[in-house]
Amino acid sequence: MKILSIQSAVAHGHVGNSAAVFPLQRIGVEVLPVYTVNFSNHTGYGAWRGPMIAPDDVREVITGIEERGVLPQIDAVLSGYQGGEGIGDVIIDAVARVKAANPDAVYACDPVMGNAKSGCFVAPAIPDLLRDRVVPVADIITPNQFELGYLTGTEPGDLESTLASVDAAMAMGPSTVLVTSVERPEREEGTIEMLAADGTGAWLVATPQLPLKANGSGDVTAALFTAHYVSTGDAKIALERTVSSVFDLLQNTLDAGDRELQLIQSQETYANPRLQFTAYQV
Ligand code: PXL
Repeated sequence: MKILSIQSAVAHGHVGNSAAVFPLQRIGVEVLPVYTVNFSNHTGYGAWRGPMIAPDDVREVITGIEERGVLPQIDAVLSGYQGGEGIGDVIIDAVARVKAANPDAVYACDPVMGNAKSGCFVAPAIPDLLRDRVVPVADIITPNQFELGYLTGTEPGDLESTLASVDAAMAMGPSTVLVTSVERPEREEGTIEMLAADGTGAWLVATPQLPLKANGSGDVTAALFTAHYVSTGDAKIALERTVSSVFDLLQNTLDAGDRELQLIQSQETYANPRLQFTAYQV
């Protein structure tokens, strides 16, 4: 499998492609990372150095890949956090070019905007750009519950309303939706859930909620789910593998007491997920 992944690079720590690439490689995916920023570290530190990459320069890199004749081999395009407004058009264009070369290729979009606790933390134009232009051309989206609400103009809360919001998201274009954090009021205390849905059904899985918020965990989640879903075509299996790996990654990070994801130390959990959590159909 080959995935064209258009995301950030950071030198220290793990977000964007610096979070997504290694787990994908460790499960045998050939990744073509295209970088949108080249930062010292993620923005969660409040200070960072290094450039954003101009949209035209990002486009140039993709054109160069195209000129090598590689686009027909691409199985999926993956995108995440968009630092600036101009990258959206480059992503949309890359998706069109990949799909022209390989009609079976899929586009997986992590519509990063924010979360219920912090609110919106991206540039003001990004949420509408994602909703109006990017998500409609995506096949797979991986919003958290907050982002799902914004995209669809709904208020997902309990299971029923979350499923209705997922249906609304599918009506926008995507055929597969992973809701990466479902915090429905009726869940078991101390747990957090993920929900995956496609044309064949919807599955929910609960894990203990760990007391940490590690930047980049969403990027690993979107990457692993995309690869497992594209390789198996099975939302339940892709969901169970993904939560297994991401939970163990977060547990290792908590145990290490480190601010950054223990991405490398957790390599075994990507290659051989323990499947300690079972998803059930809802
Ligand atoms: O995890 C998304 C992400 C991507 N790129 C950069 C970031 C973050 C999150 O902090 O800072 C540069």
